[in-house]
Amino acid sequence: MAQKRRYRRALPYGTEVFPIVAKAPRATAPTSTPTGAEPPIPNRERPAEPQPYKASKDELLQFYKEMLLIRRFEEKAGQLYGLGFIGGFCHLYIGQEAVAVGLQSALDGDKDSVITGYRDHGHMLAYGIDPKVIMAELTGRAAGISKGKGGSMHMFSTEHKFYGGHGIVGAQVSLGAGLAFKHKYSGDGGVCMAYFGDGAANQGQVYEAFNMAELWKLPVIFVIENNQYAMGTSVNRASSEDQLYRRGESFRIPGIQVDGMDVLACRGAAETALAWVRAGKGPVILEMKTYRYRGHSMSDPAKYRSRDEVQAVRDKSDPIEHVKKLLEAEGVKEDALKTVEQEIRKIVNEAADFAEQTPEPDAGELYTDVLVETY
Ligand SMILES: Cc1ncc(C[n+]2csc(CCOP(=O)(O)OP(=O)(O)O)c2C)c(N)n1
Ligand SMILES: [Mg+2]
Repeated sequence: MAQKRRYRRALPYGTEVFPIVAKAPRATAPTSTPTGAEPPIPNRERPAEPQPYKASKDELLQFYKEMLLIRRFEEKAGQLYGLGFIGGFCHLYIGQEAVAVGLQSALDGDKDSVITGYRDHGHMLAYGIDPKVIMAELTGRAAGISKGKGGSMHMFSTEHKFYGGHGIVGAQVSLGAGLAFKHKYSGDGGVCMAYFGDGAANQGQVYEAFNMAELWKLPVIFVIENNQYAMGTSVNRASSEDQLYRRGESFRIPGIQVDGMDVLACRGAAETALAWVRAGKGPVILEMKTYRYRGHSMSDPAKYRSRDEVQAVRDKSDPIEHVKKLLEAEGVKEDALKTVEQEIRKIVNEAADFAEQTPEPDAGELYTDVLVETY
């Protein structure tokens, strides 16, 4: 007679499912810290608690302008995509503006470097790169910043120390560690800010980079832009440790969680991280809690979250509205803000006109810039 198979009773989520082998009682008290209360590495120096940046009225206005430029530029890119002027992949940065603007405002443009993934237009704008050449890259024109051959995901400006624009999820983290190594090796005093997403934070090479960066005390700030989703997968569903700022603990890299919808919190955290890294203490992780309003890319069925969820973030935490309120509290009048809006729209429209009218690369360009010849 066939033996009746016994199924294990379904266990409530979080219950230990692996068999626990009986352990011999410990002779001495465990040396490791128990889970919970204490930090895992006792007596270890940590970066100071970041403070929100105290911006002057002019600085606030500058943050407002930069964030609005990103928002309007991205909205225009979305329109041009719909009209067929932009092809291929295109990932918009709408909702995340405070992160790039706040962090990059603290960098030293002469020596620090930046590297990020494919959601890169906003980063380039925050870095002060001309919107015309960014838009022309999106439309695949010869005047584009990568000569029209990189497109949305592969924009570079070594002149601005902006090293891309990378389509391989997580690859920029190892490359960022390499840039930091260059800063250290040449003694140029620079720091690399390496941005990546919550999804990328689960890639293996990220941890190889963490290990080496801490071991060699490389001047790198690992910035996790936790916008809650990796394509259609929420961070909580895909990550065993969803408090991403803790991801460096086993490498002894300190982590800080930051309100990524507040440009002043972003700037304050950047200053704390830069002080730590510039003092030669090695890398820091900044987990920026942010949110992407639009789809992952231009084709996204948006079935993984509700409209209400998106609307609630827009209503309660929009980074641009936040700064607008601060400006109003400083006495900046509605008219002045409207003038800013008009100026930004003009810049964006000019960029779009340029990107539509400037010529495509010559067909012969297909074979240039493919290999770098070194002797
Ligand atoms: C190595 C690799 N695996 C998978 C993909 C496909 N892919 C493109 S974007 C993406 C999600 C990444 O999400 P996240 O890191 O959170 O960044 P976000 O898009 O939210 O900015 C995936 C899986 C890829 N491009 N590269
Ligand atoms: Mg994400």
